[in-house]
Amino acid sequence: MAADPVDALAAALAQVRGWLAEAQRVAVLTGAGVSAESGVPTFRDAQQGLWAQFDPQQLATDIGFRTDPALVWGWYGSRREAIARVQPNAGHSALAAFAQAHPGRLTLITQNVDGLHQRAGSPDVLALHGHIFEDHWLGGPGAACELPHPVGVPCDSTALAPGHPPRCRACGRLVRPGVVWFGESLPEAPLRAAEQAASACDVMLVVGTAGAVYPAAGLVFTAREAGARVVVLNPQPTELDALAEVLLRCPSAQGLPALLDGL
Ligand code: BV8
Repeated sequence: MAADPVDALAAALAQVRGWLAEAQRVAVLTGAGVSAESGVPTFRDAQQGLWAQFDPQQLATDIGFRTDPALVWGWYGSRREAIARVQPNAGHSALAAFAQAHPGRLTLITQNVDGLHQRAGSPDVLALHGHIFEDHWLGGPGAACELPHPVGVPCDSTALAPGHPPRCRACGRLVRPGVVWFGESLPEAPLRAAEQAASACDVMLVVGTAGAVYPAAGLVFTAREAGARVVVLNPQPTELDALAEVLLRCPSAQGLPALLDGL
């Protein structure tokens, strides 16, 4: 008789929970799916409303922004408004509680830009793709002015003239969201720390990601090649499933508390 799926999931959760209880070093890679149960649409879900006609991989690019700054700024503005209205969910909280109870044992690496892990209390989050609520100066040539326009760091909002997007009050240089766009390099320090954690962990949990975006998804190969036990937690198949020793087919707000609470 085929195993009852509920029993099979319970057994798999218990097995992975045992691994986590013994692990000295746990690495967790999260994607947009861990925020889904907070009400944040995932990155590749059909875009909502006005944005349904656009491909996010076209909007989340430097050329997409330079081609139509107001459109892309409006997309990020609608995402910022949606994220500001939601709260971290039980999955975010379970990760934060474990990290606080076991300092130094869990490294949280996220592809998400929504800040929900940080709001849930996770310390030292490795945010590979930046932060959606930060504004940065747009890079590249632009009129020089007495204001510094360092690229890749938050800009001083007092220097901004209101607009969509805002501009430098002195020279008119555009502001852009402080996220990593497709075709842009990831921030060196978080990526280096993530690679180090992936190569040294006993267990890697891969939660809520389709596993399609690199170099983030490459971290799972690094962990596997270094001998870690890889666990994929996702209600749907992902591009990383073949690397997993255990697949947990459940939503993260259910699975993460089941794995971590009380450890
Ligand atoms: C770079 C910020 C060097 C912006 C994002 C190697 C091979 C192939 C391609 C490449 C490669 N190296 C580089 C590339 C190109 C590219 C890339 O990977 N392309 C892909 C699409 C093929 N990578 C880059 O450009 C990276 N830069 O490598 O620099 C370089 C320099 C110049 C030229 C070339 C290379 C930069 C990538 C960063 C892009 N920025 N975000 C913004 O947010 O606006 S990525 C974006 O996708 C989000 O951050 C998102 O988190 C991320 C990954 O997507 P997912 O998190 O997986 O989300 P998705 O919606 O896809 O899936 C959701 C999942 O959740 C699903 O599996 C679903 O089943 C699951 N789920 C749903 N509900 C739940 C759930 N899971 C659990 N519980 C639930 N309840």
